[in-house]
Amino acid sequence: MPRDIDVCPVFTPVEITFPPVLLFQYQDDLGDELKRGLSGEDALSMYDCMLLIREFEQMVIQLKGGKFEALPDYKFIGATHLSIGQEAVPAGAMSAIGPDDYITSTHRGHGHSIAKGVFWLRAQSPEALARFIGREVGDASPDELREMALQEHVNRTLAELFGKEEGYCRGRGGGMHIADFNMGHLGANAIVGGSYGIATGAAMACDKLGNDRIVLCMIGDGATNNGIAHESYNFAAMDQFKNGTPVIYLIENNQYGMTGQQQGEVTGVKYLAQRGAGYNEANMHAEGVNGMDVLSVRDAVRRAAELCRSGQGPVMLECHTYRYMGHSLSDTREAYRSKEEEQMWRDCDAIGQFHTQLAEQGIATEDELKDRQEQAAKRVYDATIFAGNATDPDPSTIYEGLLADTTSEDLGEEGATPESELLQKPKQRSGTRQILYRHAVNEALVEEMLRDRRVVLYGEDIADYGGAFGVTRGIFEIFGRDRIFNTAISEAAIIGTGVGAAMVGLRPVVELMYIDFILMAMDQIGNQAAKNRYMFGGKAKVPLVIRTSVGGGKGYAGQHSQSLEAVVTMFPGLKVVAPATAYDAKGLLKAAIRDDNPVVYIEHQHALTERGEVPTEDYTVPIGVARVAREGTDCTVVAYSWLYYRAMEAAERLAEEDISVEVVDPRTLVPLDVDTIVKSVRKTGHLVVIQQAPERGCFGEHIAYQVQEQVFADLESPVRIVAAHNVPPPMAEPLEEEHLPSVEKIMNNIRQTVAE
Ligand SMILES: Cc1ncc(C[n+]2csc(CCOP(=O)(O)OP(=O)(O)O)c2C)c(N)n1
Ligand SMILES: [Mg+2]
Repeated sequence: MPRDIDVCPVFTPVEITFPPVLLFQYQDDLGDELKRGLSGEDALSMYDCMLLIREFEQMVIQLKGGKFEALPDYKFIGATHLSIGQEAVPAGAMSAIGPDDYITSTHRGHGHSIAKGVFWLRAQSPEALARFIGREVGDASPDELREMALQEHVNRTLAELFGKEEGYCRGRGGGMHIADFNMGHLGANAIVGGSYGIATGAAMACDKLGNDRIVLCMIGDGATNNGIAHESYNFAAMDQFKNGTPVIYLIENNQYGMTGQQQGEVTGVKYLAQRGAGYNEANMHAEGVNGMDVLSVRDAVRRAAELCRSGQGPVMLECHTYRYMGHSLSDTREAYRSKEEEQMWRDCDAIGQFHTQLAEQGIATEDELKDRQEQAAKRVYDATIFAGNATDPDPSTIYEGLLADTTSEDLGEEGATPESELLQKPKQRSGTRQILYRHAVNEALVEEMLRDRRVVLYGEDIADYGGAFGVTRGIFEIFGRDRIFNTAISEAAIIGTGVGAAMVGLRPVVELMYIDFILMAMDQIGNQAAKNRYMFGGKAKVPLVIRTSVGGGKGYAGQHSQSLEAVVTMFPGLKVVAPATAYDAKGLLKAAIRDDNPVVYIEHQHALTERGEVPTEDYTVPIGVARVAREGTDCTVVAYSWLYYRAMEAAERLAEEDISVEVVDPRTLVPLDVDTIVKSVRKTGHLVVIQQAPERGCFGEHIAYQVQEQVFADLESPVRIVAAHNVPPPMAEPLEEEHLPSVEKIMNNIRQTVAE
């Protein structure tokens, strides 16, 4: 199906100009805002929020220095990235978005978490506040409930910094990974730039789910130079998203990364906002904002939120601000900045400035403002005592929160794609049902998309073209671009957005063309997809499927032929499947899509053209269950993916020599069905594991270790691993043949093993 636009050869002279990027245009004050309808109460809520953040972080300084006398024996561990000086940014920003809107945050995120909670709680009904408090509240009045809930919020935040069970993430995340999905906080991220993709994907999901929510991505100036930043900006700005992407990238430019200075050192631009011009015709509505003025921030974020809600996102805001303290409390700052510079920023302190305006406008007297500060200090004091006396997590609960034990079964008609949304009816493949693996995968995708309208597919070249290996051919014609679309060549953003979209309600199936390219996306897979649930206290669900394919044996050499499954099996929090047959490919993919955990689904390019019996009825193959593909008594061979076929051939040929081989196909690598393999080895006494990957560090080593640990006494010979050589896949045919485990090599190893 041709695209909307033809790309024609046009070589007439063109001059590209950009609309101006405006900086610091807001010059109003509290008086102006009060005239426009801002209430005194709302103004005070921003002031209180800034005070709370500052008091909170002053407490961290006390705790870290061992100066908090009420907890003399307490030793504060964990990070101390303080945002004192930057309070206007989170307070202004969170006051300007709705309670149902989402945020993502950073390693310097105490202020973001506190502010999101403050403004979320302000918008809750008494019943919702009582639910949030989560214990008996008696006949507390709405005001008392609000007060209790706010205290509870600070308690849980501090308890998380203390690594306590009562913390927002049950002590699994700590200060750098706080999240509370109830209030739309999708998580702080200690990987600089790590949340860009998540925010972008969550925003894309908001648009697709039509829920009118937006995402505020709080991000540092240093992070804007990270690769995922560029990939995310481009992803959000893709022309094919006709409603735009409702995401605000709010850059908190506190002038430094850790110590690298944005202006004049580590970038070539004076203002980061000017980069908005690189991403779409609207310059991403980029502007520079006075981040020392809470009203400027509020004004900019309110306008940005309106743009997002009216289909004009993404928006880029650069808020200029300053952290008074070092990068962390171990940084004394002298090495890279002057006292004079620090003083100039302190002279325009956001809290001080707003304090003056509140008093001048008669919103509160000096005494009342002082009281408010004491109240904030008391709240933090009480929260610290609470956290100090809170419960240490029980070591026996260490696995809790790693994987969700739920699936999306039984959706019924309500969850299905209505026929009216189909552009074309899917065709049923008829005949003997001996179908290609490639078609089995395609069928699984179509059936799950029909069954569940939240299933969306995206990746490189998968829409109208049908993917590099033709696996998704025909799906675009049935479902259209809303449900299956091409992305830019941005592997990190493909995965990162998938994580974010999955966290807020879509069930994305994303494609990475070759598993070799997974290395471009490793942060998103290993640090984000795998960890989001556990790190955030077992609350997130990440129903994401990452489809990818292994090559090899085609002369494509080092960067298109690797079997990199061990790169993903090492991350707790991911499931990994690698089906060999058409039947398993379909059943396991359907199971993966229904699973509420991130699943890496590994196809093999050679297996794609293998045929197998596949029923027409709906079925799934359970994740984590191995299959004894061929029974035998002399030797167990474990082989998965394409090498399963070589193992089967070797077994058949050895039968002619009276060697009886049992072939076990684990099908799922994580969680590995060790029991089935162990049972087989107990029977045969010998084990050969076959791998396409180089021997060093391959997944087969894990299988070998697991098995010998349980059946050492039953083993009659050492476990053998038949793997590739420890070199990158070479191109030349004889070299590549030598590299991969051939049927002959497998047979030889089995012969030797049974002879030992
Ligand atoms: C990917 C990555 N690289 C480096 C670091 C170490 N690090 C932690 S914070 C930081 C500076 C981040 O700067 P910026 O994004 O401006 O945020 P700020 O600390 O100023 O709030 C660095 C280099 C990290 N955590 N993650
Ligand atoms: Mg910075």
